[in-house]
Amino acid sequence: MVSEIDQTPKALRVHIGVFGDTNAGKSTFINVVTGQEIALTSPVAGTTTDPVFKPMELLPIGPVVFIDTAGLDDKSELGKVRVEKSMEQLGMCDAAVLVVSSLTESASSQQGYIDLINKKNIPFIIVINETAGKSSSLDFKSSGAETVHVDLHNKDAAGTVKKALINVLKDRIEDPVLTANLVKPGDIVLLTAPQDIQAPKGRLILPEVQVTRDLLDNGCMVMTVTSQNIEAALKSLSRLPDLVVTDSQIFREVNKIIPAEVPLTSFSMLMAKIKGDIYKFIEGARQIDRLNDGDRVLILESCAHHALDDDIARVKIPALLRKYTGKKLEIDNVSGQLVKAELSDYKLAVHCGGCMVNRRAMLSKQDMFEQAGVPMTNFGVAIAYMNGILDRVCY
Ligand SMILES: Nc1nc2c(ncn2[C@@H]2O[C@H](COP(=O)(O)OP(=O)(O)OP(=O)(O)O)[C@@H](O)[C@H]2O)c(=O)[nH]1
Ligand SMILES: [Mg+2]
Repeated sequence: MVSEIDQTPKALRVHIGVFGDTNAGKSTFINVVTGQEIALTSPVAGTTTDPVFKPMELLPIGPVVFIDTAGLDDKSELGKVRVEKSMEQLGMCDAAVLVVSSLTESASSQQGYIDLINKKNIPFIIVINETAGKSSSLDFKSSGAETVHVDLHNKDAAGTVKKALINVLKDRIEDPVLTANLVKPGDIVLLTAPQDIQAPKGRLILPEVQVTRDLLDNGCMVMTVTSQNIEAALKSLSRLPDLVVTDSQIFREVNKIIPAEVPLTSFSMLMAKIKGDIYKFIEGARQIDRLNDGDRVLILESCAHHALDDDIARVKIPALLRKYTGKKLEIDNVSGQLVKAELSDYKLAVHCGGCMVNRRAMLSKQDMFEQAGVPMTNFGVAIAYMNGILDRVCY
């Protein structure tokens, strides 16, 4: 099931059409953004004749497919057929890029294309390149689209255009689902929830409740056990579970017991996905391997609570970080609000699951750390990373 998700069918990808005049730099744009020399480029007008599809992962948007098209200004007999094909592609696009060569003399020559895209009511950006090393002063402010001036032959070009694309696409993206992408009706799901001393008396914690409810809504049969009963639970079932969700604190133990073919995840990985940008958390976790002696690490919790003997934020995560890295780390704990000015001293921030805050709040916290240049991960993702099973878990 997980591999099916990896190989996203083209139909499920966000379609981004790349349009413009012949020789505008459309194929060059696709090569730059995908980081691959896949589309043929040349100074000869009419190089691209048929639509070319290039799938890629544009994070955090997810799977997309770029469509290279023939120039829209081709007036030849054959050209008319090509223009029709390009227009057909525009009909299928969720977003568009209008590539304008810096050799273009007037912005008005592009107005027809802008009108066509606007009629589709899809988000788009205008990329004005620097063909032949010449920059352009063309202005498309009245189009309402984000305009990027960029030399596509410059090494920073990919980052610049991706940023603009992500910016216009991100509001169109639905919030991620908790479990619906991992299960189907009738699936057996085993939940492991150790009721340790941190567990609140008489009830389950919010992530356990939310995941259970979501799985039930998705038509699954759910079995919840404590650590001691995992093996007994597996034996009691008539077949292997379709998914196992574990508390991340016992990841390693559970991973040893659960057969490798059974998809495994944790409550915190699932919560990280809906609470924030999980890809940024994963990227942040990779910073753990780059820590050195004396580096400062900030551990953050959204809400203040009474710290217990083996508190996850004050004891377990610091101990794991020190053991895993073997470095002398200076670790600070904070809860509640933060002052941005104090962040830049830190080499890494590790946030709690944020069960009491909403997605927007966590996303803006991630932005704040990104702007301060501090990699940020969260408890669950960091634990999965340090246990070496980030590649094993699904989300
Ligand atoms: N220096 C520089 N050259 C560029 C830039 N963008 C495009 N070019 C050049 O412009 C020429 C045309 O680029 P292509 O990507 O083939 O243009 P196209 O729009 O795909 O053209 P057709 O397929 O013929 O419609 C190539 O020689 C590119 O190397 C840029 O930003 N800087
Ligand atoms: Mg081309």
